Amino acid sequence: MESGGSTEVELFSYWRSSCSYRVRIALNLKGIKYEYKAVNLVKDGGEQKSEDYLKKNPQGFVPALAIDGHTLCESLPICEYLDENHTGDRNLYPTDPFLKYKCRQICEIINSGTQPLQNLAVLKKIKVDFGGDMNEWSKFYITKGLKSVEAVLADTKGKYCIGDEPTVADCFLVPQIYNANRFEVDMTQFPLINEIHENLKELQEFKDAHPDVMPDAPKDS
Ligand SMILES: N[C@@H](CCC(=O)N[C@@H](CS)C(=O)NCC(=O)O)C(=O)O
Repeated sequence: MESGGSTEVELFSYWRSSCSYRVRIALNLKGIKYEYKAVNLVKDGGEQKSEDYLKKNPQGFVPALAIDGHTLCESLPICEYLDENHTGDRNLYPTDPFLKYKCRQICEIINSGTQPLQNLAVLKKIKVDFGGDMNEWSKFYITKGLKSVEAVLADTKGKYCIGDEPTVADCFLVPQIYNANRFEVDMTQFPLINEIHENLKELQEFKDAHPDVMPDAPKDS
């Protein structure tokens, strides 16, 4: 990661955004250097809703990735694009079709079955419009999602989600664990996820993508 200077690749990211965290890991695994562009999701109603940023991502979400003359949105197709167009040292997907399916299954459980239910905009709506408890809501849906992931891992896990090489499933799992911890999910019920997490935490590509080391992280995070 480079903060400042100019490189050809720019990642629009927020330190604590799990979707940005996914892409940061993927970029690191592919060995792609990038310039970090902070988008503050909480300042003055959210920089993600500014006219300028909406030109990059019309949904008003981070991440957005400027690369190869394009601006890409949506973390899952971004990871696919990186894998297909930037060969690098590692592949983010297994080559075996069934394991590739399993890898995508884990990603989808997180990408469409878990994170959207605990996204900032949803939580605000639950609290402000419906008077709901956003922490309990998040805890419920993250627990449900991670239970499904834990079940899939029983068939696929090695050191990491799919065997012994990190894949895009790991890029999605680690940020979701980060969110689980934020919302105080009881992680003791997920022994397989915990074992994989311990292994992934050792990898430099994952360390360098952690929210706490991002340029826009508060100093005391
Ligand atoms: N499916 C999108 C979701 C992106 C998303 O939900 N981003 C969140 C941060 S993780 C966001 O920008 N939230 C701002 C908001 O809700 O206003 C992706 O995977 O990139």
